[in-house]
Amino acid sequence: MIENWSHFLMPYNQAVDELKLKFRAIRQQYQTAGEHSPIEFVTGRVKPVGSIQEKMKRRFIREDVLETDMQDIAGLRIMCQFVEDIYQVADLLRQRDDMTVIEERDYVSNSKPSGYRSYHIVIEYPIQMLDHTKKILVEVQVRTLSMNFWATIEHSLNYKYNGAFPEDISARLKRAAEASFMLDQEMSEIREEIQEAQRYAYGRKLIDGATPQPTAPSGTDDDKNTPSTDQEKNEDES
Ligand code: 0O2
Ligand code: 0O2
Repeated sequence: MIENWSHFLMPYNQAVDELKLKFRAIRQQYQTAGEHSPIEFVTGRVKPVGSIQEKMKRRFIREDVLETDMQDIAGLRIMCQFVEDIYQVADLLRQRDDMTVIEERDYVSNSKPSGYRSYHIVIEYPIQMLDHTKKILVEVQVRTLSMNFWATIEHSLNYKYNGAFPEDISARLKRAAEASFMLDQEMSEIREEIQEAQRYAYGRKLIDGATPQPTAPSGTDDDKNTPSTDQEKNEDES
C-alpha cells in the first residue's frame, strides 16, 4: 500500500517542473537565434491521486508495478504550430542526453478511432535524490494547436458522457476531427509564408521592446529587423 502519496509523487512533481523549464528554454533558444520555434507552448501536470487509483483499477495495475506500468503519472504537453514541428520536437528529444526516449506512439499518422491525434513519446528521466538517482517515466504528448483544441473539447465532453457519446455528438466530433486535420494541412501549405511573417513580427517586437536583437533570419530582409535611420533609432529608444 502506498501510504504517503505526496512522498511517492515527489520525484514526478520535480520531473514535471524541470521538464517544463527545459522545454520552454528550447523555445527561448530558437527565438533568440531568430528562428521559428517548433515549440509554441508547454503545459504539464502530475496525475491526481484519484485518477491514478481509478486507472489502476481500470487497467488492473498493481502497486508494485505502478512505476513501470503507468507511463503518464508525469505528463508534459508540447503544443506546436505545424505538423512538421511535431516530428522536429521528436527528433530534438531523441538527441538529448538528459533523457532517454523509450517508446513512441504516432497517433498523428494513425489517428485513434475517436479522431484523436497526437504524438506520444515516453521518456525515462533521471531525478537526483539525496543519495541516489531515480529514473522515472514521463509521457510527453506533442500536438498541434488544432489537435489540442479538438482533444481538449473531446476530453471535457468525455467528463459529461463518460465516453458514451450520443450518436449526433459522436458524428460531430468526427467531423470536427476531419476539419482539424484539414486546418493543419492548410497551415502546412503556407508554412513558409507564415514563418517569414512571424520572424518579421518578432524582429519588430524586439526593436520596439529595445531588447537584444536576434541574428537576422535567413531569407528575410535585414532592414526589416533593424532601424535603418538615426531617426528610427531614436524613436525606438524613446
Ligand atoms: P485538464 O486535464 O485540462 O483538466 P505553469 O504556471 O504554467 O508553470 P501550471 O499552471 O501549474 O504551471 O500547470 P500547466 O503547465 O498549465 O499544466 C496543467 C495542464 O497540463 C493541464 O491543465 C493540461 O493542459 C495538461 N495536462 C493535463 N492532463 C495531461 C496529460 O495526461 N498529459 C499531459 N502531457 N498533459 C496534461 P488542467 O486544466 O489542469 O488539466
Ligand atoms: P488523462 O490524464 O485524462 O489525459 P495509457 O497511457 O496507459 O492510458 P495507452 O493507450 O497505452 O493508454 O496510451 P495512449 O493512448 O498513448 O495515451 C493515453 C492518453 O492519451 C490519455 O490519457 C489521453 O491524455 C490521451 N488520449 C488518448 N486517446 C484520447 C482520445 O480519444 N481523446 C482525448 N481527448 N485524449 C486521448 P488518460 O489516461 O486518458 O489520462
